[in-house]
Amino acid sequence: MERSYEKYFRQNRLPHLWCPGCGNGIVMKAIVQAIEKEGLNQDNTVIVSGIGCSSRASGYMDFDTLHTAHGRAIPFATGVKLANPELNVIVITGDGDCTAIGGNHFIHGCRRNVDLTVVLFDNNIYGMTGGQASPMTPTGKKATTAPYGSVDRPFNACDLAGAAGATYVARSTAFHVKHLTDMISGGIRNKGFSFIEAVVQCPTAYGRKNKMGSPADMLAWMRDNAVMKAAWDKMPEEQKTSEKFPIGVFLDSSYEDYGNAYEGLIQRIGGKKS
Ligand SMILES: Cc1ncc(C[n+]2csc(CCOP(=O)(O)OP(=O)(O)O)c2C)c(N)n1
Repeated sequence: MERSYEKYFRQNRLPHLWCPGCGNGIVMKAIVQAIEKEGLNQDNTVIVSGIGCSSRASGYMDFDTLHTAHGRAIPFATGVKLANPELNVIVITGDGDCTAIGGNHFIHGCRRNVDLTVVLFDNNIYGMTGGQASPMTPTGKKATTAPYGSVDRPFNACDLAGAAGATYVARSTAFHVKHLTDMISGGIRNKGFSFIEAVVQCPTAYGRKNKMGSPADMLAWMRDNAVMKAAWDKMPEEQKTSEKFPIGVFLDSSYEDYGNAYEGLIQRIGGKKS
């Protein structure tokens, strides 16, 4: 049987290191489906990741890949894109990687509107290091560093990205695979900073601590609590409980991307790109 997506993965790096029931593989597959759908050339596409369970995805993907330092995927990706604007650059990051240690790089990547597609694997926790709370751990949820429940208010990373200047912002989940693929496709098509939050289950570090049941139960939780944006916009406020969250495209706008602006500067001062 031909498995058409096999060519996108480094067979010699498998099996992967993710726990049984982890959703990272679902999001990784959605990324390659979006790459295929958008007709990107495998040899012209670069995957850049930070550090964390989710960031290990780049090692399994058969593209030019960079597995960088914790929180630093976006600056590395910015460098790649500026050095060779012909490349399609996709960033894989975790909620800790992107919004804690990498938070500053994240907002400035958005502000500059660098032409990147950033996929944040949001498992609500620091998975790789054993379940510490991240800036996206919901208030009241347990983590190894919040044994009585987190008192912090979490970031809404989609709102943050839009406010900071990203031109495409969307959210989906590991349950809604087709929708997730479409959200990533839209990000690839956008010329500018695209941000896609993919809600993903971490049964080991997050689900177990918060008594969320099996991996299948965690996926059912996504099915039951994610609300399509059009329905969300019409939903009475009292029905928007803390568990419910909207999915879909929140922002699809245009603004000059950083590479273009930079190239314009080079032309204006009569310089030559090396
Ligand atoms: C500079 C630095 N600080 C801390 C760490 C330890 N560390 C590795 S992964 C990680 C957090 C991972 O969480 P997240 O980014 O949410 O990704 P996940 O593992 O959940 O996919 C941390 C704190 C590190 N590798 N480098």
